[in-house]
Amino acid sequence: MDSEKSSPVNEASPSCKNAIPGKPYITEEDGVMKVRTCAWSPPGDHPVGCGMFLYVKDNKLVKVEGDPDNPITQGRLCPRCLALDEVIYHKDRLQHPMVRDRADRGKDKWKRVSWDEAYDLIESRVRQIWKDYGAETIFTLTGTGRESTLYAPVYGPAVLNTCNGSSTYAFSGEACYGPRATITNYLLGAGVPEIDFAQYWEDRYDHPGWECPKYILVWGKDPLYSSPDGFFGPSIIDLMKMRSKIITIDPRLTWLGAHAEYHLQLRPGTDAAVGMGLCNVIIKEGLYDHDFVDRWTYGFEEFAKACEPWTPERVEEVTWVPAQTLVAAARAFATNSPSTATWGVALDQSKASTQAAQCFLALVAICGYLDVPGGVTITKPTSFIGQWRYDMMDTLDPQMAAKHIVDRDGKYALFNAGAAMGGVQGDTLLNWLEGKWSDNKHYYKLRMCWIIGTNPLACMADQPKRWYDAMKDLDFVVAQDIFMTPTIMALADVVLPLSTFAEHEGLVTPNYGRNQHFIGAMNEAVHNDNTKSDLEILIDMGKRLRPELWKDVDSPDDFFDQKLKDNYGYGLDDVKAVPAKMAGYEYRKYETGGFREDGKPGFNTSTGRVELWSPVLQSFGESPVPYFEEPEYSPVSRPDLRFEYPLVYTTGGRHISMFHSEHRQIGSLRAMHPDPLVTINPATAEKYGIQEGDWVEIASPLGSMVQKAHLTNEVNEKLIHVEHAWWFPEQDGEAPNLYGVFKANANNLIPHESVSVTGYGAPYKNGICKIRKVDSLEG
Ligand SMILES: Nc1nc2c(c(=O)[nH]1)N[C@H]1C(S)=C(S)[C@@H](COP(=O)(O)OP(=O)(O)OC[C@H]3O[C@@H](n4cnc5c(=O)[nH]c(N)nc54)[C@H](O)[C@@H]3O)O[C@H]1N2
Ligand SMILES: Nc1nc2c(c(=O)[nH]1)N[C@H]1C(S)=C(S)[C@@H](COP(=O)(O)OP(=O)(O)OC[C@H]3O[C@@H](n4cnc5c(=O)[nH]c(N)nc54)[C@H](O)[C@@H]3O)O[C@H]1N2
Ligand SMILES: [Mo]
Repeated sequence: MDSEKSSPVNEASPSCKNAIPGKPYITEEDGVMKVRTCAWSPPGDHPVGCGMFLYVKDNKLVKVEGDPDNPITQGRLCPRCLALDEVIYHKDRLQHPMVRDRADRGKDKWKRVSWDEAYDLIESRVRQIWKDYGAETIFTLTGTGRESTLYAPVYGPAVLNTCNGSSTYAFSGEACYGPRATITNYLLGAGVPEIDFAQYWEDRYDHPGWECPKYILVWGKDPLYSSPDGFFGPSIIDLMKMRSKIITIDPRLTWLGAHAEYHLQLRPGTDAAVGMGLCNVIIKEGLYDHDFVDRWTYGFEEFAKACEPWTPERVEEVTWVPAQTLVAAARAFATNSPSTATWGVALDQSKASTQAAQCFLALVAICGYLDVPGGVTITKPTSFIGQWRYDMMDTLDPQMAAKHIVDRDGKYALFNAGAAMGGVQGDTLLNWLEGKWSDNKHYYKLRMCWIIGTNPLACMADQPKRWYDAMKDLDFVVAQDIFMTPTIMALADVVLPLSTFAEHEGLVTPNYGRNQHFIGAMNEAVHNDNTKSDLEILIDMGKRLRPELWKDVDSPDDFFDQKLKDNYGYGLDDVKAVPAKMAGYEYRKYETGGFREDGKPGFNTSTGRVELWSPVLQSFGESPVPYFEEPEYSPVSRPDLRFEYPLVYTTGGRHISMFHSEHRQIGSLRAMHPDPLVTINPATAEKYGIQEGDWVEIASPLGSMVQKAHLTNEVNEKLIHVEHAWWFPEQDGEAPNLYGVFKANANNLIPHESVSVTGYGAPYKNGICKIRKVDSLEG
């Protein structure tokens, strides 16, 4: 073991013991291959690229182990990676392409076909739809940042020739990542801000010039459980062990909240008020970085004025955060340089996502923490895949591009301006599918959908029954997945089986290239003839339907090698040779010209500065400075409903054993969390006669569902937390039950079109409800 430590098997050393020639990431001993790889998906995960070894004997995975030499994860793995064998060899895993008659949707009447038969069918149906109705009648749906995130946006333009593909989600207000990424693009001209956890270098915390943050503000995020978008959550523990103290802004008392110096336990959906309150204290007390503000920000005076009414007392009244906690947290954050901050999906998941984001970015900017050691890292929003997406969109005929679906009344202009990648805004798409605008002369009926990495009926879609009804009558629906899902059972005519990340070649790109600290190689460890990856399917179908775009690409390896060489000057072998190809990082790029295309100092915005007063927002009819707006359904905005719906809910806190609607059929993971849980304060539960483990119906003015009571002080007496994405693979899959997908579904409670003028942000995490004890999941 010692010799293994001093000469790690995953080094690209030619002397590496038993390395397979040409494959420095594989060693062999006694017939067992030890394959180094970086995890992504499927099964579901975000691109953290957790480093691991897969031990394979006779083409069978026999053991999973963390890779201690991976610079980021350093050998640590979560239970989802450790259960990989249960996923790969699960009896219910999709192993063959299957088709079903359109009349049998919702019935388990699938027939096994070969890949060629499935491809032939898809090709002929697409060609027929092109001919009869036009390519614009085809749309794609995709989901959160799994590996398919890189490739799904290209299926629309580069296979189906439609303007309604790209990053289109069955998602009200594109309420994840899109809001944060877009606003950062506009206010900072940069990709996505991240905690500086020394993530860019192999020597990590020993890197010269790196500093450990003094405070980490964790806002609307629970990264120990979520490790989102490329951020390895347990790094926070590393930093805490060194010196970092924590401030949390979260309606639940999370583990981090319980270990924080200051925990701001706010009412869900009031983030902008808390944010303006924090900035107001810092500005009023003169605690901001005067030099940075003078040289690098735009509109400070106007921003300060917008925050001014948000005195600590007013913040307390509106948000439930005690005035003295707010003041103390603001002072600690501003006066302990360097400090850092991170924002989570909770900021996207309210109507006021734009205003909350303005506050977050302003707070870190005025404190002088942007792009400094131990602060908040930002990079240009470029990636090896991003440019390719744009190039593929450009291959659409302009007349086709002009048919892109937008709101009939011109709503969500900012979204549509930014949707150069062709995404259709989710609320707009639902209205369109429902035929609401069929009197419009530009209207056309949608005919076909290709579902690539999403299970909207279980997870992404608000009011999921509306989506079900709206999509039921499409002419043709194709999907690809590793397991049958309620959405596929309900709607699809063809399902293609995907290979897991252990079964195909791939690249891991944290933050999808918007702040990419490394690129990792996903190396095939187990060969599976029956299944294919998203990229393989894309290339195969691209060659059939738009061959002119695909003539130079023969395999995924070719494709990766080309893209890497074009963009970074190194090839696939260089990435495969190391646990992770680190990106390196330069601080204070606003001083050196590293942010702007013209190479001049400053930020890549119209003013060259961080825009605390945003000309872009103003031009799209939104306020240039933040303001506070009550959620559409809150105790304050709807006093008329106060007695009927006395509680506030939030939803979707992550659990380590599940990634959204996945993993419910994986024995060891389900055993960790067998039932959907509603978290209720014990005092509240007592009032309603509810005990731990009772089934509880939760109802909002829009709908209801049932989860099991878990009593804890993590939430206060006015708040409950419900889980999202539940379905029950063990139940009857046929319609109308569809694996019980509507029974415990948090999204039954949540409205569509409660979205601001930007088109971003929706109230997935705030609303009002009532609860009552019921006998079972059936209500
Ligand atoms: N109430 C409430 N609802 C929420 C949330 C919340 O907090 N509260 N969170 C929301 C958020 S942030 C998001 S991003 C959405 C997520 O919503 P979705 O992205 O739709 O997530 P899933 O339901 O897990 O569906 C993903 C499907 O893709 C499959 N899959 C896994 N890996 C791959 C892959 O590499 N390629 C392909 N093609 N398929 C793959 C999985 O098996 C699964 O069936 O849910 C949202 N829904
Ligand atoms: N294990 C696992 N990991 C995941 C996922 C998964 O399903 N399972 N999903 C992935 C996806 S797509 C995403 S987007 C990320 C999300 O990961 P995070 O950004 O960490 O988001 P959540 O865990 O949904 O919620 C974070 C915190 O926000 C709090 N919160 C709720 N409402 C509000 C509010 O109104 N304001 C504030 N300030 N806080 C609020 C919740 O209590 C919760 O503790 O996780 C990713 N990682
Ligand atoms: Mo997400």
